[in-house]
Amino acid sequence: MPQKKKAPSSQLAGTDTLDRRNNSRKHEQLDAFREDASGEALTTNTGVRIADNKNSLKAGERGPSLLEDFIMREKITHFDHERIPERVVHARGAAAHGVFKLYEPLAELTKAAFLNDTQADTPVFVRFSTVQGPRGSADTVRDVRGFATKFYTSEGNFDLVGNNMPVFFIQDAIKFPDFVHAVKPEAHNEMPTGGSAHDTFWDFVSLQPESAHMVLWTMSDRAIPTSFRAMQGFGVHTFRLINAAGKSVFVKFHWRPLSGVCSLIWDEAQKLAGKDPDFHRRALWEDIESGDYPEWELGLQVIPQADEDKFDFDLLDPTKLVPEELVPVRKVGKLTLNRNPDNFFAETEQVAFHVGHIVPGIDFSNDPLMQGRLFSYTDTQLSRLGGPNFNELPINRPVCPFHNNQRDAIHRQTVNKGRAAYEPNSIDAGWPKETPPAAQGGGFESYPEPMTGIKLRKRSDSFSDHFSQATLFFNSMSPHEQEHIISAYSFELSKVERVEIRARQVNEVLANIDMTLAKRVAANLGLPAPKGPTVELAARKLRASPALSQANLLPGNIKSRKVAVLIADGAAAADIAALLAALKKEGASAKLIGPTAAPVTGSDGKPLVPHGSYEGLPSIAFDAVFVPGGAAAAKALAGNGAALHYLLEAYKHLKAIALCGEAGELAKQLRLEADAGLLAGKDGKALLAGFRKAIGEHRVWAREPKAKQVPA
Ligand code: HDE
Repeated sequence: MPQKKKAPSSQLAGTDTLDRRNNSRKHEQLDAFREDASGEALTTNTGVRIADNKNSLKAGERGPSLLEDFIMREKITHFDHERIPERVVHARGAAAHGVFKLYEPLAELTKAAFLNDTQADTPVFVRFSTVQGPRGSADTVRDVRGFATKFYTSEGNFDLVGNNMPVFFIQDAIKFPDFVHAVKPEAHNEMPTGGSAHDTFWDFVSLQPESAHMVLWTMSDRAIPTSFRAMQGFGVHTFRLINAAGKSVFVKFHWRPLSGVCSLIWDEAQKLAGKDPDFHRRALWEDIESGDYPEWELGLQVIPQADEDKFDFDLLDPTKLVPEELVPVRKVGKLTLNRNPDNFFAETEQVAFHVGHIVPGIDFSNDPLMQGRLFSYTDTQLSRLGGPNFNELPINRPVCPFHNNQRDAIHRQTVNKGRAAYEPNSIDAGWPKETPPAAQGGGFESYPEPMTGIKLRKRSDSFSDHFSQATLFFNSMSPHEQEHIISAYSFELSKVERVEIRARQVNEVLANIDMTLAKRVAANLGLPAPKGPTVELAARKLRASPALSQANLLPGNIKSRKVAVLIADGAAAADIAALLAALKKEGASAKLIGPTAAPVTGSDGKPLVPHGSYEGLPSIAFDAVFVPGGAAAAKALAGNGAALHYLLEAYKHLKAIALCGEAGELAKQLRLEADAGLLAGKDGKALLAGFRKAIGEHRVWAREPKAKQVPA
């Protein structure tokens, strides 16, 4: 219920100056709850104005505090209870508001209003997360990322609670607590924070071969994205869509980032976890504040009901994806994140997603993982948010009307009028009343799927091939992606203390995915080479799926890319000006990085004010490095260890580097050979075209073998 009406958000400071016409419906509702204390008196919670907020009430200046100090007691009591339990998984997250816009009506597929109205601006709230680590853990750990979207539609909230990988570790919800207990920090010493490189995780997954495919995804570059905006999203399960005539199709939901799909280098990810644990949330925040809004397209893979059995896997098995070469992804709309939350706790922490929040025209499938989730997500909010009224929290409220006979419970905010909280009733004329199912705007109706069966605990035989798609994924990777996977398994398993667990993973899982993978990892662990697969592998119709490789998912532009410009006294102002103009044209940006935060003097005698120092804003925070010419500046950099390390690290991480004019000498000093991404010697303007091309390719993969020799 609205409590306080303050100035409309458009008149408030900070993020409120941004353009947000697109999501006004949710924000009009939230405005009623927003609190702006500027110009207001400090009061207690009951509205009493406070005269002294610095001293507690005492018996004499140096005497004991008095119990009657209701002002201090209220303040400290509230403080004592500020924390709520963090999410049992996906505790670490960041979120933003946005809008979803449909490209064309999908009436043939679904009656859902928001998927039929191209004029509607459907407000959304999206929360990204890691899975394993606690609220305060680092953003760049090797992990799955949550990608949860709440659509506030005219027919109720639809939550698409997905991940950045299209499959999952287990097939049946009953295994989820086991899986989570295995991956979480170990029970005896609560280590490690944020990652899966430890005994209990590998013990579990090596005994649970259905995890093979998903573990391969988490050992791939997908588990260390450069940013949230560079991730795909997937609904994972097969859902149903139902049209107005009652016809149903199966569907897989996809999010396609317009920034392309890009990842960190593992060394970068590890360093960032220490140097900027907020790396991903900071980028999301800053991009939105600067008006560089992250965007995704919603994609659908539609599978006619008649085709349910046409695949060599079961559509209900969440460890399988539907290759895009078999069922193409149809792009149906665009999501734009265009507003940061006003308050992290009230919005990002209190938002409650639930796979069971669907609207007419969308329905569940019998995927046994999804079925279990339908129970879990409400249940978990009861302990996390304290009771069943969490839907009344501002961030969770639908923007359409909502009325029913549910009453009371802790922290109830709605003041329900009327006497009859039951149905049927005659006292309140029968209100609120049911809506009969109808094509549009009607009451929710489950898809009338015929059901028969005996009660049993059994996994369907159609769920038993655990390796074919893992092999498909490995085959589909480019050579450098395969190398990263081999390194990731070798790194993770080297942290496992028990040799028998390492060997089990290599011999009983990896050997069934790919023998080269298994042998290379075995060699890195000093284990005997596995003899061969331990299970008979099913015939594989598809050898590779190019759509799975990130090498094929670059955006084709350099929008949003970030360049570090290393400056020192005497830096060539013309080079900097040429770079900034070129980047601006393409929606990319640059930051000036100096020896310290103090201004330096450019070649034109004007001050250059750094955004940060070589140590404070390291190369790992950027996509590329640019060093302007100027003899004095090049000399200063040549004698500065932090600057030299900056360049070595950028080189090691395969980034585009432009060393203009005299700065070209730095390459010689560091013995770095010119390549497609290391451009040296000419003035800034002459280097720009090559520099832009190298940034567009994201990394200089050909440099990778050489970069391994670099001590940075
Ligand atoms: Fe979740 N999951 N999950 N999960 N999940 C939660 O709900 C659960 C699964 C996902 O930003 C919890 O509110 C079970 C698959 C995301 O707030 C909890 C099973 C996928 C988020 C829960 C799964 C997900 C969660 C913890 C197996 C990808 C973060 C706090 C049956 C499709 C949402 C909460 C946010 C959060 C249970 C499996 C994605 C405990 C039982 C598969 C993105 O309810």
